Amino acid sequence: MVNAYIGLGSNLDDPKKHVRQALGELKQLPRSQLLLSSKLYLSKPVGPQDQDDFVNAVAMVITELEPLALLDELQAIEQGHQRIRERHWGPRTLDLDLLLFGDQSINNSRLTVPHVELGNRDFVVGPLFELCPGLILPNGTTLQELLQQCPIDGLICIDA
Ligand code: ROI
Repeated sequence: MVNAYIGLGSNLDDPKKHVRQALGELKQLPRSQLLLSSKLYLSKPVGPQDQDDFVNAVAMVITELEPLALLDELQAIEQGHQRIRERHWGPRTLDLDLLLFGDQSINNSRLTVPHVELGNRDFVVGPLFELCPGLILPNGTTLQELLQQCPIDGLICIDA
């Protein structure tokens, strides 16, 4: 069993609904259990600014799936939300990013874990801090260190 962290994001077509529904779908993942999910946060878009704010969250599952099998499941959930990639870094109905997979570093054509932008995105660092403030990345970087480089004061918690 491995602890995996998954980032959720949406900024189209009732984003809160997509994120909440996706959290429900993560509960149904095969050979896995959803252990923790963060609150929902409103965040300013990274990338083009002519799009709506995002709703973001992070979930933690324990899983017996291999990383690529988990990725397949996440992509199937995205597809179920009529995920369309209109343009690079543009709006989306649902994004599910595999952020961390235990203490593994993975680099192949489909998957890079830890997620390359993990430490630069307040909408990932903030919810991760809520779930697991003592987290240490595979390279030894602590979440506390990431917080110092990546302020999270722009995030707005939208469910108490
Ligand atoms: N910006 C925010 N705030 N949240 C996201 O989930 C998000 N996802 C993306 C891009 C377009 C890079 N920007 C984002 O994929």
